[in-house]
Amino acid sequence: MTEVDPPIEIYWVSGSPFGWRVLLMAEFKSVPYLSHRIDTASGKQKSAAYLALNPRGKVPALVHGNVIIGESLAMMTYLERLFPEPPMFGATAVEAAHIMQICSEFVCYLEPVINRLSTAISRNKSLSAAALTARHGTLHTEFERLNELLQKSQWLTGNSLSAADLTVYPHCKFLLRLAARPAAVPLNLGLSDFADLYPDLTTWMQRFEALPGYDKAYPPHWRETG
Ligand SMILES: N[C@@H](CCC(=O)N[C@@H](CS)C(=O)NCC(=O)O)C(=O)O
Repeated sequence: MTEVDPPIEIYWVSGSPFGWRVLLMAEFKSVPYLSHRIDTASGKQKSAAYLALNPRGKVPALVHGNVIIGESLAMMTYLERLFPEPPMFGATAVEAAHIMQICSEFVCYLEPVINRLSTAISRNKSLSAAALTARHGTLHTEFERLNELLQKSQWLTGNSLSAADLTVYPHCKFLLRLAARPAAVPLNLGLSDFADLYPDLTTWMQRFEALPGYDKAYPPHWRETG
């Protein structure tokens, strides 16, 4: 990878799907970057130095000289403009719109559900029956939609990998990993037979995991803790 001056710096948290998207984008495009791994348990994301980068105190953040970006999709868009190859946001107006539609739908509908459920599992918290039923419904409806898309093509928006795949995959992996924990049992997520329920989504995840660059962006503490 050729150096970039000023360097592109990416702040990320191991295992967080948001930063993972950006790292995957950088790896798949062979973008040279300085990596800053943040441990949110240390509260560093609320330090004055970090809040100057992202006033919301959220990770990831991307810094490139005077440019400071604090949302994962915006970081992916920025990297796309600087490093157009391979294209991840399509080549035509129609492709770009389609990719953004899948990204936006995911961020609006499935991502908040996955975030809520994963927080409940990782903090060993229960959810009311009503809250659980609503989330369970959205979870399976949205997984079904994704599975249907993948019956038509190899990747979510066609036969080329796109930003839509990079946006959706990390949350899917993150939730499935947490769903295997004992703390997930009371939530009754119905994910233990995920591969039977969503075979095309499962094959897509395997295809994604075989991509060059995937291993480099894989959350390091997951390797340590299994
Ligand atoms: N919409 C943001 C979400 C970022 C986000 O929620 N990051 C979490 C990941 S760990 C975080 O920073 N949590 C720590 C905190 O809120 O203190 C994005 O896409 O970048």
